[in-house]
Amino acid sequence: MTNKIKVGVAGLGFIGPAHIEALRRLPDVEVVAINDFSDDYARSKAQSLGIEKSYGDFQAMLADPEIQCVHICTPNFLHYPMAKSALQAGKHVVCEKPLSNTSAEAKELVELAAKTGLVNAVHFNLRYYPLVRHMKVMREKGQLGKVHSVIGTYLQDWLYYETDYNWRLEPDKSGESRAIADIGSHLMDIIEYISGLHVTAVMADFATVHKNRKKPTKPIETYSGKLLQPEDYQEVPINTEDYATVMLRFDDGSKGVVTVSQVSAGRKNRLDLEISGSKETYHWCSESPNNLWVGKRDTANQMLMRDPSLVDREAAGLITFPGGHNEGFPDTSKQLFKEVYKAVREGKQPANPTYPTFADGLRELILCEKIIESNRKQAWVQV
Ligand code: SOE
Repeated sequence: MTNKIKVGVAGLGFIGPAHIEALRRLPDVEVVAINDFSDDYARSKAQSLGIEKSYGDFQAMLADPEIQCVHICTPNFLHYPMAKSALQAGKHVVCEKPLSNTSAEAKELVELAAKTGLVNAVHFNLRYYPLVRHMKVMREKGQLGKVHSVIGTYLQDWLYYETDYNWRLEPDKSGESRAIADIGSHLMDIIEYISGLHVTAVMADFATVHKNRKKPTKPIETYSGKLLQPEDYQEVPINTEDYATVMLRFDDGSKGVVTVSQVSAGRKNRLDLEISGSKETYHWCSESPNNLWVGKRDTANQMLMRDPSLVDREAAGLITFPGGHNEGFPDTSKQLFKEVYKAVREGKQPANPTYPTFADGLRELILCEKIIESNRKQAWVQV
């Protein structure tokens, strides 16, 4: 085996360990270090994850000459300064979404990354569900026809109660938008990815269901599901959206609508997408990601199962196990990182990366800011 590519992962909340697990499934990559907010915390996480080195200071991890690539899985407001200093330290970077808190910061990162030539990727992992790729390829081959409509929802319930709390509720950590930036970014990304269309105008309407929430007096992890008692919290005002609906206009004149919510009881983490074209309709839902419904006008509808022999060859490349052996969320990151680490092995960002890049991260920040502006003005805004 050639030398393994050495990786450092920063941020060990909900998604950092998911990156580590996916990286461990790649034969030529090794996570050798982690970083979090204090030496003690980083050390205890490193022990429980079986990782050799731990750093309470991100700059110290960047100074480690062994590390070639850094994954940034920290709260959103840290993405920009950390990605910037990682690139300046000559490390390849995989960053969580959203790439930063503003499009100005994201633009700077895109420019800096281009100047260095280093590999840069954003973890828009939903693109790597095989049936998402299959829909994209079928659209490229003309099987969908001209798009008539796009209807997407992304619903969660982990912020359902006023006692549910997380750093994502605080704009200084999470950015001015919450539900749109957090989950709307995934939805908008795969809509443009699958349809090949670009959003040219947005009309948004937000709601904050819980105007006040109970903030825990001690830190609490994402998806902890912990029900707080009165002695555990203080009441704080909430200034970001729990819910948003956005009407979309695309560059070919077609239309769409998306709704995101983090207060929909029973919807744990459900992205549901229906794209209707002049030839057929695709319906796919992240809660049953191994099925794709193909709607027909003149013949019986079809239910396509994720099976390497039934999907397009490109989509089959994202499948590890035969049909009936279900794959899901953790496999998407593995497939994304496989493509990223091919580029890391070659030492530079390819001319046309197959994986989502900082430029895709910037695109989502631009859309997010236009959506916020539209909600504020209660009017259509051009993108
Ligand atoms: C929380 O809403 C969250 O963890 C998002 O930040 C992720 O991107 C999504 O995959 C699941 O939910």
